[in-house]
Amino acid sequence: MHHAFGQLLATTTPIIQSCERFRLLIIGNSGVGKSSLLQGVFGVEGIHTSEAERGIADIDREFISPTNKRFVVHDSLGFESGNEGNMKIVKDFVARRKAMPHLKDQLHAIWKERLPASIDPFA
Ligand SMILES: Nc1nc2c(ncn2[C@@H]2O[C@H](COP(=O)(O)OP(=O)(O)OP(=O)(O)O)[C@@H](O)[C@H]2O)c(=O)[nH]1
Ligand SMILES: [Mg+2]
Repeated sequence: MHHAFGQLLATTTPIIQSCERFRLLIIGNSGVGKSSLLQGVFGVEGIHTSEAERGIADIDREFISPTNKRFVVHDSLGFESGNEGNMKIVKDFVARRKAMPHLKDQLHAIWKERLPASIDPFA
């Protein structure tokens, strides 16, 4: 039993070795504040937020938090009742990410803001 502090690994070390990125997708209704949340809470800059018009979001664009470079966020366009197009974009994105061979490229979490009643599983 001759453990030196220098030989001890942080709990996070093996996790980071197997997956160097944590990837999050944010989805929800139009105008609920998805882009504002990413800007305000995660400090991600360059995101389009607007009250007057619909957001512009390229779901494939990677936003990397300046406070933690391992943290990658994907913004999405809001869902609107009667417009299933955005849902298809989200589903395609999730399927594509799932098929990627490297864990760092896969999706690790989805942050959901309120969804339209037509597709809300809790409604
Ligand atoms: N009062 C209040 N306003 C907010 C909040 N979050 C966002 N807003 C405002 O709501 C408007 C829409 O915010 P966005 O972040 O663009 O909303 P979004 O969900 O990204 O919208 P889409 O991309 O169009 O789907 C902006 O004018 C924000 O300033 C909040 O928590 N409180
Ligand atoms: Mg937006």
